[in-house]
Amino acid sequence: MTVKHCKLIGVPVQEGAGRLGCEMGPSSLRTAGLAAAITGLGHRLSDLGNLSAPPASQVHHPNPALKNLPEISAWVELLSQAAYDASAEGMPIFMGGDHSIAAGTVAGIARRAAETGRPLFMLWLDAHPDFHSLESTVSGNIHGTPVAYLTGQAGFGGGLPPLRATLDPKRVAMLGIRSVDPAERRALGHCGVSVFDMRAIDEHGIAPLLSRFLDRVTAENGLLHVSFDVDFLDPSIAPAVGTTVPGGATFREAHLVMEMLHDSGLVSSLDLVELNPFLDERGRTATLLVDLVASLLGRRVMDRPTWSF
Ligand code: B3U
Ligand code: MN
Ligand code: MN
Repeated sequence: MTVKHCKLIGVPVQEGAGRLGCEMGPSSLRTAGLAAAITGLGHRLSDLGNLSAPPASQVHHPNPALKNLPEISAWVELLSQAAYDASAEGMPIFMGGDHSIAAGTVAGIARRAAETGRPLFMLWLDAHPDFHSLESTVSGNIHGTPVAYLTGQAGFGGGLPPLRATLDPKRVAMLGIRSVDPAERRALGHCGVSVFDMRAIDEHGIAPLLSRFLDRVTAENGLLHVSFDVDFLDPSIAPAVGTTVPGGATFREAHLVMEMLHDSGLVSSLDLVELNPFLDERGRTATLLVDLVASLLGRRVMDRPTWSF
């Protein structure tokens, strides 16, 4: 197994979500044993601590529904630099925080990738596509916008910082999607993002969908960022999230995704977002996330293959 240098970066942001609590995400993941799970697999680990909230930016946007835009805009600026720096070497693991942090983490990773000349791909594991612009969002929660921002869609000017490098929407795949607003559906219809909704998973199985995407990343010698929203998982196994949607990924599907990602050897950075420890049941969601990260980093039941047909 390839030894990785994992860098834990705590990002205690909750202003992008509709309810408070995600600020405690990094603490909950540490308490659930994330560091020991990583080192126990033989990887190197640096816990870089939590980032501190920057002073709010001076931004204004005409959409009156937007919540906490000056705070999130400042976080995106800060995170973009932090992710760029951290991705010079090793595998950054961003412990959110709500999903608005991806607007910063992936912006920084994309800037780094552009410099290395390797194409950046992104796997978005989520119940939601988070494909609103600052104009189209109805809830005003900025965690519903990062993918549209990162792929250079219109409607962010004057609100979030200009991007140094955009992500090609054709290099984005979403898995687990089951709650899409009308404006997102329209925008996703013609932008090139691969949206594997729950019906696609039910019809084809999660493995072939993921494996086709991973084959493309391999063929282009790409880097792969994985953005893991807790609500990708079914609420029966992962209650600690503010926006539960029934019908999510099962325990086994989620582990299989992580095991396949590990075997691909492609993952270069990771977000763990939307964990709201206030809604957890005796830490079971945080513990599940730690186990999923372990699968992503090489924990397996048996060495393979141990059978043949
Ligand atoms: N699309 C809705 C719901 C939502 C998006 N992301 C989350 N919830 N977590 C919105 O608020 O934009
Ligand atoms: Mn999300
Ligand atoms: Mn979500």
